Amino acid sequence: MFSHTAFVGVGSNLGQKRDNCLRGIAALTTCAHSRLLNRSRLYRTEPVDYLDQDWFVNCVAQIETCLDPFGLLAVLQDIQKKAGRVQDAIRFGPRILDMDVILFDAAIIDHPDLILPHPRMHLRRFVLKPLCDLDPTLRHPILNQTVQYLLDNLEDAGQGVVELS
Ligand code: PH2
Ligand code: MG
Repeated sequence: MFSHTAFVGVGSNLGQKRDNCLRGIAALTTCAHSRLLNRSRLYRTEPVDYLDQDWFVNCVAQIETCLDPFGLLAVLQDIQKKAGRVQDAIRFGPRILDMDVILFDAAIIDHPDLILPHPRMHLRRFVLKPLCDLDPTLRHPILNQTVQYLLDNLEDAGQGVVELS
């Protein structure tokens, strides 16, 4: 029944960041359509892209699902809305809960609403590090490199990622 495997990036930098992330994963994986296979460690991460904001808590959930990528996207948007996320005032700015489809099987999609694999996953330590917790041999479907290779070869000025104790 759960015919697909997906990796979902989860982040928060407002309020109870850790709880926001864990509740988001619970909301996704206690429904009939999706099941949690594994969760990465939680990390405190330095903001990227928009720098003038608080550090994030980030992790990645590996799920099994019977949804298609657009169905999963719709569910994630609903969970974020219910968590109290309002229309982002600043692109890449502060958010109570952010859930992004990072990988969906080996799907490659270029659609106005959804780009897969996530277009910035290979540049972000806060995505690659948790992905390596789950499966360092996982391959980027377009670059055809493992997530471990991408992490090791990241050029990163200021992308602090510290395990949350
Ligand atoms: N999300 C962003 C922008 N910047 N930085 C970190 N460290 N973690 C995030 O989840 C994040 C970010 C937009 O989604
Ligand atoms: Mg995001």
